[in-house]
Amino acid sequence: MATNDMSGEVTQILGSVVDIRFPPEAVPETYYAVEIPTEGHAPLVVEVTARQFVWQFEYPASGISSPELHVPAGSPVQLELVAQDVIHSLWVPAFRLKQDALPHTSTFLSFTATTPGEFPIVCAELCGPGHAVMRSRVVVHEPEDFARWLEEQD
Ligand SMILES: [Cu+2]
Repeated sequence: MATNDMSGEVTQILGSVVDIRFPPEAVPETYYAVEIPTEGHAPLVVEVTARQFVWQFEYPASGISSPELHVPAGSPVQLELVAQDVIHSLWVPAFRLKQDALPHTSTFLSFTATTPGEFPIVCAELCGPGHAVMRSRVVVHEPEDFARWLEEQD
């Protein structure tokens, strides 16, 4: 059984964690669901706290907190990230965006989501035994639905 071809096996292993297989012709439109940079009106600021092994998203202008990132389509968003313990990394594969979250130091990530839908968030920095389950999602709402979601959180 002499074979050096383990590519299928590797793909299977990687695919069970997160699907990283995207041949160019198969990339759906949602992989381009953001515009960068964002200019024009003031961004929606969301403070992102990372800790073993959860994400927390706070909306300082509204005084609310969520385990998921909710944003309106078509408006610029600025994430301000910080970690409470070790280094984490916020990765939204569908947006092709990733930013480390560091202890004691803020980092920033700006984008405008263009397509309503739900997109996985994955921690992309090995951060401890619960790293693999440190997941959340971005929920991109139509603007009026986002306003309703904000009201429902009070
Ligand atoms: Cu993490």
